[in-house]
Amino acid sequence: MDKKVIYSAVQPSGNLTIGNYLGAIRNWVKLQNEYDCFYAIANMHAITVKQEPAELRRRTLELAALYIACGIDPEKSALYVQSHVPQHAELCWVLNSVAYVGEMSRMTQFKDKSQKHAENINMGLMDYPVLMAADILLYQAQCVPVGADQKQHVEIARDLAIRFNNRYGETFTVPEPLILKGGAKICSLQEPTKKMSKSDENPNASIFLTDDRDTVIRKFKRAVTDSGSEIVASDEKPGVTNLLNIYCAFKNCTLQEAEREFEGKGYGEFKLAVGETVADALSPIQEEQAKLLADKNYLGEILKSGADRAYRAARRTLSKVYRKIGFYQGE
Ligand code: AQP
Repeated sequence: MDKKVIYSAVQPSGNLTIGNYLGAIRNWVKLQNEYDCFYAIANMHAITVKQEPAELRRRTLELAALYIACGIDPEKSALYVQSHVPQHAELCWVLNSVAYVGEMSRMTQFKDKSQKHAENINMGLMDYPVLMAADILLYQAQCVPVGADQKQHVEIARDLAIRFNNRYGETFTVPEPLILKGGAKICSLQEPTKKMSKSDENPNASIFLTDDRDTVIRKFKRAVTDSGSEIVASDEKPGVTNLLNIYCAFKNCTLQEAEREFEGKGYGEFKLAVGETVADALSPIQEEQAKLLADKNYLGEILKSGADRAYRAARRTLSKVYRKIGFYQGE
């Protein structure tokens, strides 16, 4: 029997945070033995917010190296750059004719980003979920491993797939979000009710995968905690709960185990332990990424072969779509 298909991606729109790692990439690694996986570097999504071209180019390669350093095996999974597979844009255009302006304007990310980038509310920003639907549907993906913040976009992809199938006949697999517990929503260290984000203006709010040991420990020391002194997870203690979640995700332990470990201990000791745990986990990834970046030809070959594999799968779906909607494709 054919393996089920997984699609996911991260934008090269800044330095990745431990939120991107725990919510997405780390889970991708676990899935690659069981599924047929397509993992993209979403540079077409990234330009919906202003990017410095040279930086975007540099980050694209850095992200490729990071995927591999985190454990993505390019022999098993197709690792590629979104813009190398033109069918993403082509299917997006078709789906634009099935998507409604009303539903896109109600998307939480569109509203948040419009507020944050009020001087640049471009069409691409609103169209982001349609492009993401195209990304997923092109590969007939059954599952999309993402953090909780992207659930709404996967739901739109489902709606568009169902709408298209109803209108033109069975064409797309209807995808499901795969949100694994633990790292699904890692929050800002400075405003722990908000998600940690790579584009946060406050550098102390996010732990970047490139942060060195001292920086990681310093940021955790400065992390906002809550009143009281108990180290327990609860809705009243979003700061402590976030730190406990991060600790458990990296230690692979349960909240109860962590609470027991820190019983009777102070916030200072707790924050240092979280910082050291995260720094220990990041250092082998950083070393491996640096080694990979020293061989740009090797990375280039991996991205080329990933794009070839993705292209073959994407072309099959797009040709079916064009047939269904009545695009003349020759005799
Ligand atoms: N804080 C988070 N906790 C858990 N998962 C997260 N993800 C992002 N932040 C967290 C997951 O990472 C994947 C890739 O995200 P993306 O690059 O498409 O962009 P995003 O979701 O918009 O992430 P950022 O960091 O907030 O980027 P910017 O600042 O550029 O918008 C997704 O699976 C996401 O769920």
